[in-house]
Amino acid sequence: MTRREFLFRLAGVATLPSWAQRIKVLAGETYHELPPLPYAYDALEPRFDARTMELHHQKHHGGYVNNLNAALENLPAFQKMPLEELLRNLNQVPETYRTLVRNNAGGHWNHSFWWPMLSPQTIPPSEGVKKILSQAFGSFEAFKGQFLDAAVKLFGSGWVWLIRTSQGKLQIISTPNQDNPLMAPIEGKPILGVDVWEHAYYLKYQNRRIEYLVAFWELIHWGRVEQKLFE
Ligand code: MN3
Repeated sequence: MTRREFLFRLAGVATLPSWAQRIKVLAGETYHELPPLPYAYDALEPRFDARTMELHHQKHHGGYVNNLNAALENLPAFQKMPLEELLRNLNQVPETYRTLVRNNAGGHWNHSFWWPMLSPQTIPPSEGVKKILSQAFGSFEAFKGQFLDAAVKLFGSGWVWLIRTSQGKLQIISTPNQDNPLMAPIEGKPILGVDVWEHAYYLKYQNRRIEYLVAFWELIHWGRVEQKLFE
């Protein structure tokens, strides 16, 4: 390894162990950090394969964190702003950097939200959760159908969400790219989400998005969904 490569690696926050990242954040050398996965890369096998999980977490999510930190180097007023506040105030970010911040802060938030919504152990929905979703969508099966249908139909890259609107209504929506419900014009409370970027499934499922979505459904941590519903 050349010295240049070594320094490049050193600068790549995603490749550093989490304690080293923490030190950089505390030292003010960087602003956001890649959270560790709450389980091992192979914990969701065979539904989500270890290689995809590793690339997805380290390279994709890690990439958003690195790009966001790099953009913030040029934006002193936003360096200490908590992530959610940044997403709610994108219109205040200077136009030159706005899309860059939107994509990478969005990507960082979306993945940080998503990893804990998946569970290696089966955690089924409680009767209380089923009842709330049935009231909103007709039945629990109807909710499942509508949620997965929205994910199958999403064109290009993006996310599908269950949100609570500011009027208190449960709704299924999709957002393009790394946008999310915290951003204008939606500004709802995310309760469940699914990553419908090809990077989330292409290695294992190629073009069979529906098989990936069926696998995702089996991995949902319904305890966390319940937590979000009652928060
Ligand atoms: Mn992703």
